[in-house]
Amino acid sequence: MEWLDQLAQQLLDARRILITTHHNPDGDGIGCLLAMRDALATQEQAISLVTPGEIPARFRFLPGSRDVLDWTVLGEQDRERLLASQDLILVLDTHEHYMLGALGDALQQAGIRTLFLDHHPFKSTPREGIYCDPNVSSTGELCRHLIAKLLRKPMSPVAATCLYVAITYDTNSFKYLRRRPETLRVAAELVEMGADTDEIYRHIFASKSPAKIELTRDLLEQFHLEDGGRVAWSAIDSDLIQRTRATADDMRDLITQLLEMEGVEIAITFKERGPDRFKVSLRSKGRFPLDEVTEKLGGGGHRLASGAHVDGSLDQVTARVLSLVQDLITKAS
Ligand SMILES: [Mn+2]
Repeated sequence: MEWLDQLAQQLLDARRILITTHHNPDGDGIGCLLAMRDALATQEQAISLVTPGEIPARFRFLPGSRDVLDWTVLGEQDRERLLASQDLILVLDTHEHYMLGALGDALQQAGIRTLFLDHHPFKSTPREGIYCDPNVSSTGELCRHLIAKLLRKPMSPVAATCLYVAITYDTNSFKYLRRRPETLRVAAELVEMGADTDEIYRHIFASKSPAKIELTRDLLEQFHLEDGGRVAWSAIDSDLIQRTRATADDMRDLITQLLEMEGVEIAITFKERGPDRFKVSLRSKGRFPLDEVTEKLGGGGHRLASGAHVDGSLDQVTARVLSLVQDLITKAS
């Protein structure tokens, strides 16, 4: 991965670096954030970490997660001070400013040199400063190679644990490998370097909140099958979300319950996020790439996992999305 040399050099040349990730930070973003800090701090650089919102509770076991600033709770003065002193910004696990919410606006206004390290497919033309490989499992996999270029010694067990979280999170415990042996090699190296797989299992995978279990029960109680069982969908209304006090993290990956049903090729969830507004999530087992549907809905994501916000009543939104999915299946079959 020679293209990472240039990124490594720019990081080594900077003195003060601010590192961040996308809104609703996930295991890949948070794991990379903390691993990069751990690696760069040994190079005597001043590193600040900030996220565009709160870090979900299950990631707080990761060493250093308490040092991450939450942009949404920082006062005006702290925000200014934080940005004023930086000479480089590194954005992980996205290559779009808008994915950083209000923090993204502030970064653009501040005009500080910004580099992106990511693995999401490009929606627009690649720009300078974006280091992206859509073929890798996760930004964590890229960070493993980047850190090897930054350090002359093996990475610490802390960094290895953080990157193992990143990779296991994005591959859903190595279920989404896409025939890429390299991901397993990188993961094995991380375990050799001290990644604590027992703690990761306990905190990341065996830590579902009661709210998440309740949402799962509701989702499974009222799912629908279409197209002879190839499409499964379910909706979650805002009352239940409020009553269970479910967080964004609780609502993540509920869709897997539907996708992993025998015969299902595409799963869809509709989460009510306000009056006449739904967060639509789509997953494909692999035979039907979702790019076209996602684009028509004005959403984003990967070929087999994407989402969009769609306005309308539940009937309108389900009808629109199901018809796009039906078109896709008909065309591809
Ligand atoms: Mn990722």
